[in-house]
Amino acid sequence: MTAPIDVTALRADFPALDNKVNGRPLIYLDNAATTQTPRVVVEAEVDASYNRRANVHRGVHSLSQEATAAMEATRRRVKEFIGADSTDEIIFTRGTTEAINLVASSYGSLLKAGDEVILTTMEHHSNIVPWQLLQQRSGIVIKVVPIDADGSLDLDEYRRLFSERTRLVSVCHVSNVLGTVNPITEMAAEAHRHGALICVDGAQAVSHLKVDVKALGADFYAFSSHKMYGPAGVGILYGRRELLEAMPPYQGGGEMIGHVSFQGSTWADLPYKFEAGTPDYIGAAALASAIDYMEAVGMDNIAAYEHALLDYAMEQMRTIDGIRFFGTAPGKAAVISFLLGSAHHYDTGILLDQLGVAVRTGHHCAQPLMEAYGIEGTVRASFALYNTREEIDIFIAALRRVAAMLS
Ligand code: C6P
Repeated sequence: MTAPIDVTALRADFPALDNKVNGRPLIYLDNAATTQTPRVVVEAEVDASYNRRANVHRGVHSLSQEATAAMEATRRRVKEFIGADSTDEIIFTRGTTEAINLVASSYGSLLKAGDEVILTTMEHHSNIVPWQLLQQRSGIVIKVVPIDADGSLDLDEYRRLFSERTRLVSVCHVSNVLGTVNPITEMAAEAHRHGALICVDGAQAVSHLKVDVKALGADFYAFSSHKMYGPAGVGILYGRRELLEAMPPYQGGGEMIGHVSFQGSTWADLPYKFEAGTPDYIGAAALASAIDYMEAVGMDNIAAYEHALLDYAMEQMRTIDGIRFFGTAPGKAAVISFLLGSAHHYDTGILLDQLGVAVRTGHHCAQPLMEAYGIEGTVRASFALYNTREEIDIFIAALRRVAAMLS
């Protein structure tokens, strides 16, 4: 059962939505890039800055202990939010990019030349390039799952790609361009049947659907705070404890050590082994408020509301002559990539901005996906829990004007 969202009340929590752009009310449809933050999150950041600004895990003094407690409270909150077994499995990073680099670098160092990693055509560059860097260092082999015309993964081909050398699958939970929600549980089961692991890029999933890493069967799960109404510069890597225990540190420095001498060093226990240097403890502390905010609305309610917005927008957009959609897989998330006739995505984006509508244009850090479609880029509208049908009406009217101007 889902409950309706009181979007008018919610919008009052997001001061950024009252802004004007080019003299018009801002219609913010670039949520897949970054979501706006509610007042409670900004207040949590301000409160931590004023009252708990001290280096974490280092001081005997009270302020440091309070700062540490706030960051560790978020670690516990994240553990519950994604259904992990232990806070030892929750590592703070700078974002999804750093989380995947950590896996590719640390777990990757255990791989040998000829070992295989399976990626998919729809991956963001941050789930491609770290593996290519590993390929250059160690000679691993990268295999790629193709997509069907609607932007679903070709699961038959996925199954065929496994061999006795397959060590890991790394795949996005939700595509940032197509909105496709990949069948992670099924893909994880297949990987595990072959003795391989699965690393999931959850950057576009955690704020749109309920994530349970154990139900999914994810061995690693990465996401970014700034795409889930939280502060920028903070991310999370979930990793199964026994995997993290067997992996070497990612970076060396303060706080990740047990003991250091010039004869050699030992490492701290989990999760600190992977957290070298002073983290963004202010942002990390405030991330808990973003999770509280989403859960107060309800993840299932958010998903139902955003799907209704998506259906409404798609229905209206389909009536625009010459529009082409990229990503129409069943059950997709509220991300719409499109092109207006032969108009350049950039021109469409600039004109929409003149009319107050913020969308993203370009390759969306997914150039191999663009290549698969034979295009350079798309226009992308992506929704969040505070968007409304009225905003979609304004967006569609703006789109019609732009289509007329560019035709
Ligand atoms: N996508 C977009 O506009 P960072 O930058 O580390 O927070 O997240 C990287 C990332 C990884 N995976 C996926 C699926 C993503 O969508 C992103 C970020 C933004 O689509 C910025 S390129």
